[in-house]
Amino acid sequence: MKIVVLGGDGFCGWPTSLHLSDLGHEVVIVDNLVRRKTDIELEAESLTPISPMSTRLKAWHDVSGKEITFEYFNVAENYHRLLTLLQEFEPDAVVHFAEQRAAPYSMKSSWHKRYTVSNNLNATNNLLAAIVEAELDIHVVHLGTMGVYGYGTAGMKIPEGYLRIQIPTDDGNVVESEILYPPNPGSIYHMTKTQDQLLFAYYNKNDALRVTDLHQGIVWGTQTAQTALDERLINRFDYDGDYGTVLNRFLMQAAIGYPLTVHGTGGQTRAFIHIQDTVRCIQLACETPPTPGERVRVFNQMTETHRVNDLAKLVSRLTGAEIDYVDNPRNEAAENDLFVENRHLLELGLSPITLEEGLLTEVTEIAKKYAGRADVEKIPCRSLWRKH
Ligand code: NAD
Ligand code: USQ
Repeated sequence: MKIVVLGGDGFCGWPTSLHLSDLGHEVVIVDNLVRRKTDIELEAESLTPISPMSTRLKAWHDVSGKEITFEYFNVAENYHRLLTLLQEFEPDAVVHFAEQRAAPYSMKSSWHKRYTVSNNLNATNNLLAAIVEAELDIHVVHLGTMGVYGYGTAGMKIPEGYLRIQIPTDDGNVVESEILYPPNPGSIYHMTKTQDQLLFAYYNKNDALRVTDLHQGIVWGTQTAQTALDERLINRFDYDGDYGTVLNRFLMQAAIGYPLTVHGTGGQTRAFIHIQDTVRCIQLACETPPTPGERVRVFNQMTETHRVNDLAKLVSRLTGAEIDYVDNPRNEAAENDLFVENRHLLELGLSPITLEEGLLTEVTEIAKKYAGRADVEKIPCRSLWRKH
């Protein structure tokens, strides 16, 4: 297949591009490198020493003999570059990662809120409008988030995108229907993902665009089979208070002897998936597109759920790290249960990597190995959801 990966320099996009290329797909990466520029803004760096894009691509060619092409432009702003790429390359699928993805970053200031909304919604709308203008039947595979559902539960598993409802009518009958699961975002970032869903539903209804929206949980781990082949291919590892996600932060904190930063009581339950499973899920989604005319297909891309406090205790047990219960900078439920349906990807052949298998390897092979690069000043989460 011919596949464009928007955001292919990022934490999920880079290993996905390598995985797809390794399988023989022809891959073009588009990225404006804004994530690397944000590191400069935040004065923070990936724990792992990531190489510049040209070095990454050369290394991939050296180890695999395969070519990945790179186009440097802004998907949210350079519409005609995107349109021309689609017209000339005629991809079968576009995998769309090119969004600002950190909830704390999106809440830092009004500038960060406006940037996140403008970047994410324009990137998504530009892609959909360009596919319609190019008059090509391109399958869009989008990385959404579990956070669109709001992590609540009404005593049932969160379904894959759609909620079956019954509406009592005026004449006393009951009509059955399915609607998009009611959105309940917890940050401006998560809010953009709920708006993406409406864009997909609209273009699917009006233009019959084929879309798979992968509602992904928190990704943990660093390396995949391909990124581990050569140090120049290493994936990024964010640990700072804005971009670091909870489990990878705990692993890195344990490796450098920093007490694990549990927000509040740690009663928040979240969904998780290993980066190796992420790339496999995206492959499965690309290789089995929705049928023409099918409504937007939603898969819950997660493999297990855990309470933050239980994760901290697990990492502490494995490594001896202390746990620090800090004030929660976010406006979120102190405790929640979470049950998630994830049947579709399992049926397509996903065989999940569990926390128990990968956790210690991650601490020793990544977090400990690169601990010397850590800047402890960057660990605390300083982005407040509300200023008072
Ligand atoms: P990332 O920030 O590491 O990667 C995003 C990439 O997109 C970066 O390389 C960035 O430079 C690029 N980009 C952003 N805006 C762009 C634009 N306008 N034009 C061109 N390139 C642009 O993030 P990630 O962790 O790889 O996440 C990728 C996607 O997966 C995001 O949409 C995110 O919402 C989703 N996701 C991530 C996680 C996670 O835990 N990391 C979990 C669920 C969903
Ligand atoms: N948390 C801590 N301590 C920390 C960091 C976080 O207790 O040091 C808590 C947070 O308060 C929150 C939970 O851990 O309750 C998860 O936080 P996170 O930063 O790991 O994840 P989140 O902000 O939800 O965002 C991440 C990705 C985002 C993706 C989302 C999937 O950055 O791109 O969409 O996970 S999900 O959480 O399923 O919506």
